[in-house]
Amino acid sequence: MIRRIISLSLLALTPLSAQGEPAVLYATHCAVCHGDDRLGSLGPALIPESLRRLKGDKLEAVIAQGRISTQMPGFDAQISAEDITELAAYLHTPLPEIPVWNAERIAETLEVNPDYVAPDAPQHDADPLNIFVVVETGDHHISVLDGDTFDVLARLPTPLAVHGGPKFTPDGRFTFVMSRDGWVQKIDLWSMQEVARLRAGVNSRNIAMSKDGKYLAVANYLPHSLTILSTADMSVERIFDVVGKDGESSRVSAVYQAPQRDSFILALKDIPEIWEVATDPKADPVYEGFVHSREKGMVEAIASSEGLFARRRIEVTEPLDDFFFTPDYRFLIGAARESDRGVVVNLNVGRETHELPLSGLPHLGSGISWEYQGRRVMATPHLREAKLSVIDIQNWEVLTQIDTDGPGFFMRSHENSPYVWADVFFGPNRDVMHVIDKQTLEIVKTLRPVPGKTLAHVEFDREGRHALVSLWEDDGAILIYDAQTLEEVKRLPMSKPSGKYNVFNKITFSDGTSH
Ligand code: DHE
Repeated sequence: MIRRIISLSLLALTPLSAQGEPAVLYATHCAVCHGDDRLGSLGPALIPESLRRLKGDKLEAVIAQGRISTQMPGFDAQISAEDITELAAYLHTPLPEIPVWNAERIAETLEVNPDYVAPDAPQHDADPLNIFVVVETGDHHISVLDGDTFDVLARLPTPLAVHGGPKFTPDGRFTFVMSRDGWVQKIDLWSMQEVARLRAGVNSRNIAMSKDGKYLAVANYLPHSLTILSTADMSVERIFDVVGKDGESSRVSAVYQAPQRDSFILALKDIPEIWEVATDPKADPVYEGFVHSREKGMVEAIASSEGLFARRRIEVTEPLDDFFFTPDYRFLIGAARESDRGVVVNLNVGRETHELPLSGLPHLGSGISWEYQGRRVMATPHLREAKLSVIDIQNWEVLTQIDTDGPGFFMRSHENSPYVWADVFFGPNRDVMHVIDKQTLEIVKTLRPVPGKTLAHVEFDREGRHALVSLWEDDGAILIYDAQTLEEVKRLPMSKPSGKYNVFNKITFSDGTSH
């Protein structure tokens, strides 16, 4: 069989312990596209961290039949079914050790677009702040939409498996897109061109922009690190190896910008700590409440250096992730996955202050907030229960729960809209979108524009006049609704559109959108 023909150089790079049949199969058939070390090359990394969604026999099916809209061919004519099973199991096996992904290695991955020329002004007639970036995961592109006319201004290829929201510089000119394989792409929205890309991590979660737009932080599962890049030239400014107070290292679940604090906040997957990293060069590492907390031994408040990138640890009782922040960024709610509760952390004094009973996997990162009868509330969907929880964020009580047609993933609103839009992402009703009155907390309309097709994720234009919804299918579309009448006014075909992001709403941290 073909698998017996194998280059010695490839085998030499495979650990001896792994040089059984599947390693040979890998080196023969996969390494040329996915890298000798399984960390990805032309194709994505083939490691458990990247293959979570291909459990059971799904990975075997991809190896056998290939993947549409990609360069992945089917191998069923070349590899026997038994060998495919073995190969799939091998790919789900962790690497023998966490790969080194240091500044030198990251810098080597930099790819600068030779055709990029920085323009002096926007090269289009659209309102540069009312532009949408739409991520199309079906064929790995972004489309850039004019938020007034809804014309597609440009369509650009992205790295594979883009996840999370693109982040924008504060002037709205540049956007950064990240893939689960750690690639970060810089795009100039004035010229609609890619500027450069580089691989900041091996398996990454999301990115966050610093308040001044000078730095971009990349949260990594592999290695256990936070990579901070200069947004100007994408050079590495700092890598934090994420190691807890007790010496245990941790994956970074996510990194968020906290604009009022001029810092990054890190959710850590494996250790009971939250990190705050200053992004203000003049940052004073002594935060409000620090002295009080230090007396109680609650905040270690170490600044790894004073000023820029000073790092502070906040200890919590168990690892928390998926953060919702109050609009003033004094408090966050994190999900404690082991105990079905939401935990409120006061970031100023650096300690947990309240607990919320939140079962069914609340998706706090999708939470949004608004004024309800003179009180500030937030609402969150639940990934495993057909409800939305509405929480009073002054007294930290669950005000009510709204029953839905199934568990949802995303929620959206806008300051100028009386409605909250909440999708149903799982189950037989994943083709509907609920529209909820912000003041009665009742579902006033349930949209089902294309029965049987997943409808999810909403974003408003800058004035809140239109709501854009994804028909989340390979032959999908962006459905544009009048945000007052709730009537569909336009439909744009797209390839499995996931999130869409309005520049103005993002850079102004609109209450109704994700941050
Ligand atoms: Fe996401 C945002 C984590 C699965 C689509 N998702 C985020 C963010 C985090 C996160 C931390 C915030 C990042 C940001 O924008 O800066 N997502 C997770 C998970 O832990 C989870 C549940 C499991 C995982 O596989 O990582 C998960 N996410 C998914 C999906 O299965 C989705 C539906 C499809 C996909 O593309 O992977 C998905 N996540 C998204 C989208 C956003 C996102 C579209 C941006 C939302 C926004 O409006 O900002």
